[in-house]
Order: sequence, then structure tokens, then C-alpha cells
Amino acid sequence: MRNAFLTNVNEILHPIMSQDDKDGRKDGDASVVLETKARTQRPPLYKVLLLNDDFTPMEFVVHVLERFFGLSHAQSFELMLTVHKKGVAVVGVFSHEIAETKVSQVMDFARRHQHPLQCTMEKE
Ligand code: TYC
Repeated sequence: MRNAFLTNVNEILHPIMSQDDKDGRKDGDASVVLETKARTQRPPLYKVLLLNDDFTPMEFVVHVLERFFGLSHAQSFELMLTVHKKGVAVVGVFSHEIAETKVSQVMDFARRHQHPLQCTMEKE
């Protein structure tokens, strides 16, 4: 999408061009169409990360992934094993507000069940 602004050149150039030129002509009604590109910005996205620990039961992590990230049982089990083996994994990518909500939900749920499970977010 393009926006067009009609600008009178004499307004911009007034300090330079306000005198009559050598032919005694006043500045005319010269005008120019300035075009600017209308750019739509995509909002930044945030990765939600789940961290491994030695104490949170595997079934609890699987349940968290099903409950808060809408993953199937099979997907959740696989992702839980990835975190267990690698130490950390991205479990979803969201807008800032949604990512914050996911992190809070997981942290609150883990705390309520007295598990040390950690969930964080970082800009993609
Ligand atoms: N390492 C845990 C165990 O052996 C399982 C686990 C997986 C914990 C993923 C946290 O994010 C996690 N019981």
C-alpha cells in the first residue's frame, strides 16, 4: 500500500528560493508527490522454554504439555523426553502476552504441586 503526500516545494525551499530569480519570476506553484512505503510491523515472538530437573515426575511434565500447550499425549511424551535428555526445549512460540501467560500457568501449577519445574521465555 502506498500513501501519497502532495507537498508544495515552495514551503520547503522558501528560505532558499524566496527571492525572485534572475528573470524576475516569482516561485511558481511547483509541487511534487512524495511517496512513502506504508510498512506493517509484525509483533516480536517469544519462545517458551521448559527446563529439565531431577525431581519433577515425567508424567507431570507430560500433563503440563497437554494441558497448557494443547499437545497430544504422544507429542507431549516425546517433548518431555527431549527436555529430559537435552536439558531444555522450546515448547511453543507466542506473542509476548501469551508467552507470559503460559509461563505463569506452568510455574503456578508446578508450585501448587510442589515440583521444581522451571519454565521461561526469551525473544525469538
Ligand atoms: N528429569 C525428570 C525425571 O527424570 C523429568 C523431567 C522432564 C523434568 C522434563 C522436567 O522439564 C522436565 N523425573
